[in-house]
Amino acid sequence: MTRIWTIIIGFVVCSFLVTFHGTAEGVEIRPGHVIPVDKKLSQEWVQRLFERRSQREVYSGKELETIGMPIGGVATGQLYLRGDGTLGLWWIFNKHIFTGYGATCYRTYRPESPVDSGFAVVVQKDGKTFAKPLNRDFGTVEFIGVYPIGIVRYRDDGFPVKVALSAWSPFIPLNAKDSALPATLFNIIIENTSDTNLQVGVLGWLENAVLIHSAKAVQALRRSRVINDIGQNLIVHTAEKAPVPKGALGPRPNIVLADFEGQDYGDWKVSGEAFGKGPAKGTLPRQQNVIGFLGKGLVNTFLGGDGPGGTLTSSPFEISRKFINFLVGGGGHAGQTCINLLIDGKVVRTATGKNNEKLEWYFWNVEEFEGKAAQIQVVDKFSGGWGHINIDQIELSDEPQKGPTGPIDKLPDYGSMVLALAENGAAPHDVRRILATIGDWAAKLHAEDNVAYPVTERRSAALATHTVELAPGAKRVFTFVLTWFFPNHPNGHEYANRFNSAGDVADYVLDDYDRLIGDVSKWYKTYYEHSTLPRWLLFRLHSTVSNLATGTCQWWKNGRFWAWEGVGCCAGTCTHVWNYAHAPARLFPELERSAREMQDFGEGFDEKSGLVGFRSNRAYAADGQCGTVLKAYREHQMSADYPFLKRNWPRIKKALEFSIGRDGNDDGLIESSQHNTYDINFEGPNTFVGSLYLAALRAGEEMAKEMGDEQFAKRCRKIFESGSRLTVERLWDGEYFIQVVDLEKHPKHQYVKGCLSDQLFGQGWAHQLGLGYIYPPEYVKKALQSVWKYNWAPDIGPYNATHKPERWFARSGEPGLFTCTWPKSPYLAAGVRYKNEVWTGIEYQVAGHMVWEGMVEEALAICHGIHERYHPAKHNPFNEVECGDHYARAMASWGVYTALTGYEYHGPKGHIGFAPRLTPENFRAAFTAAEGWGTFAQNRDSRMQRERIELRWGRLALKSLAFAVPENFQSVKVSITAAGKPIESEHKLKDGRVEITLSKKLTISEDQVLEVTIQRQDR
Ligand SMILES: [Ca+2]
Ligand SMILES: [Ca+2]
Ligand SMILES: [Ca+2]
Repeated sequence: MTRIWTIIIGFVVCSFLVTFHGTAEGVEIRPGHVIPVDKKLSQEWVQRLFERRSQREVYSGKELETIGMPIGGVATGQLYLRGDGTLGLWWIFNKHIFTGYGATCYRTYRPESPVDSGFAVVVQKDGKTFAKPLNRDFGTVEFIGVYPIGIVRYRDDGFPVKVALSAWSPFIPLNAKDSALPATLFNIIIENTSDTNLQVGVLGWLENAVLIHSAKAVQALRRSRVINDIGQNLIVHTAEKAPVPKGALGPRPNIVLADFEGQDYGDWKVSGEAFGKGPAKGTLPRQQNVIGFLGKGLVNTFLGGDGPGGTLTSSPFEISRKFINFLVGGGGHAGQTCINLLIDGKVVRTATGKNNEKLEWYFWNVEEFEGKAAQIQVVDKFSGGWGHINIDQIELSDEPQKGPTGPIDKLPDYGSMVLALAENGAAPHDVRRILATIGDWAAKLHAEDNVAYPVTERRSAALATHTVELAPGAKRVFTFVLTWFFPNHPNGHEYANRFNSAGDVADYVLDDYDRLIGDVSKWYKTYYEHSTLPRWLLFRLHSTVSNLATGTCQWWKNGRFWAWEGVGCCAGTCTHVWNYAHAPARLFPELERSAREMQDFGEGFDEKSGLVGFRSNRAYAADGQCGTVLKAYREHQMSADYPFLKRNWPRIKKALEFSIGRDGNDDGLIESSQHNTYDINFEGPNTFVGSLYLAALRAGEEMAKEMGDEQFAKRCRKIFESGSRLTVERLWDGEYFIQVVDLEKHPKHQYVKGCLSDQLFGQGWAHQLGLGYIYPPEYVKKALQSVWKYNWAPDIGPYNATHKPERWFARSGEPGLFTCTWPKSPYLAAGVRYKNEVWTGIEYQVAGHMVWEGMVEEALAICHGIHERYHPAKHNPFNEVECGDHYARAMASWGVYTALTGYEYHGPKGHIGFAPRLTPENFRAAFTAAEGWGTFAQNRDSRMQRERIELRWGRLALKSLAFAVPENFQSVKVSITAAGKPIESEHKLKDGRVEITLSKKLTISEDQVLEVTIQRQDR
């Protein structure tokens, strides 16, 4: 890396040395820039950053309320383990859920739980049976979970046992399929804390939530079975078409409640302006074509556009049929552009349009209300886009109109759910006896063998373990598994390729239980327990990985990984947001390779120009375009062999040529308009896009060499060298890199002399990929120091008081890194969008880069700032928010992790290297490679350095190794053993780095160890 610089620094640095030192000292800081240069961090606070074996954090009381650890498989929906051990959200039914554009997500709340489920510990003593549900009312409840294992402890002084519940879903790096099971496991450990023998067991229950969203609009039955055979004990919930009863009378004639064919609304009452005096006669002025209504009239609240609102309410009528059918179109805003059924003034059914002018049939199953008086109310209280509703032909009928719902087995929420016990359990009649004796709270639970019931009825089925005798102080663990199977996602689920029902999934998980729990605990121990990194930091950096198991991510039936930016919003695995996310690429490279191959160089790729549509469309984002080349190189490095690069190289090259085209004159600076992740365009040369471009050129050069395309490699190198030199010449202000732009021409969204936190994004990337420095190291270090100096505030309050953010992702009193500030020039009110905001993704990106540059304390301070903001007293620690929940950018955290280990890896070449940035004299941490993962350990004293690569899972093919050694190791002797056998090698030592080449490629397998001894030699 320094090799490049001997040339460039030679003729650049000398001429800039004056500037470099000249403006760094005695800089005038703008009075409004209230971010302190001296952060005044207390010694105690700084010390805490480095505390290695700090206690596991234990949360209790109010803190439990915010916690929601994603606990289902990767890309199988979003199921939360709440702080008290109950389950929340239950977004497993393929409904599109969008939780809001960010600011609304950064609030303190308890995740809801729309599906009834749970566990209770059962204790028999002196012939009496007691049961106590595992929830926040137990007594003392504590959460000590670390992803992917959530642990909740329960005790109560008045109760003779204490309980620990651990909940997890298989999460095994490099094994994407077993990490993407629609399943959650529960190990419930009961300990007898009394002084007498007790009989103990566990009761588990689960509501049948199949057709949870469609229940009120379909004719169906739910079915629940409790299977209690030798070797299996489970609840199976399904749904089925309701049979037409034999000998039933034919359907009664329909009653038309309203056809809206008159000149006025008759006895319907109107409020507001949106409905006018009578029904509309079709499309209204400035409206798209309205179709699908019957006759000549309908309700259409586009009268006067989307602005006006109001209500239209029918007189009371009797529900004298089983269904209400109607036509609905227009806006899709739940509760705001809708039609409601009211009984006693309460909304019991509701429906909206789908943001489409076409009216379509919809129906409500109202069997349960037959004979009651009701009213229909049409509501328009939305004035933004699609702020209107279209309604026609409301009928009472004994038959549902086949509308948008179709056959029930094609509905998104059709499928199955299972709760299984991993051992033989109590027979249903015994369960019923327990239910009958434990109190009123259990009255809602059923334990019938096999029962079908109307789909609108909510029912929970229960099963129980046998009770076992526990002596005082003794423990017993009971294991349950919850599984689900809802295959009707618009793009299908990968899991549906492997399973046909929730029962199938449960069988698989229980059959493979020992292997799955073995691998998960192995990862848990390797990453958390056997690491010398601070525990709080390990927690923080891994918690964002749980975003993979949320609504943000999908893994389609055709094998393609696809994602929103945050839960439910901003489609298309956005190239520029995913530029930051390193976690999935390092943990499940298979997923990222599918996104490259099927999206970036597949559906989203324009063969003619090389454009990578940044949302799989045909739109250009300059940062995303360059980032795609970097990601392609990373995905290649995380492969075991060459086919990925070979298949994709022609398109990778074309994608890079597209950026070279935007540069225009091969000088290595992109001057043209650059749309980017701040949802704006930068104009003129800048190092945000520019550093990504230069890093992409370097990646292109390396890939071209590997592909034997020397000519392209040379071209990349030439443009890179020019860009690197010109950047320093034109964009260096003495302390950091600025942007050259004509503000007269481009007054909005630029930063000019501002200090942009992301200004060295591409340099951070270059380190991640082992590409070395793209600008002279001293400039890079100085610029990063300036980001720390000017953009990180120990309390964001004072700065945000005058410079208000568009959205608040940090509150007064909390630390944070601002997107962009203007410490030395007038504040640009019209500058970079989101300038005054704090994004965890940028914070991790910057922190990761700081670690590579040796700014470890600053990096940890930034990460700890995030840790403080996401303390459960305020926010769900597993849900880092940006434009929506579980924002993908936050997975930049893994870049901090790899930086701390100084990790370098190239799978196809068989190269691995480490340069620990924290306690290199005694270091240990997990690493992941293409086909295996394990633990790396390093010990160092004044004469000797020992490296130990212990493979815990899979295999690792090696041909070369690299390690950082102290500066005073001028000459070394290297000896290597693999699985105890000596290995021949050669080595080079340069600039504190030993590069070792093995005499031949070797593969170490699970539980084998490679040891390297580097002994200092005195010349
Ligand atoms: Ca009509
Ligand atoms: Ca309106
Ligand atoms: Ca240019």
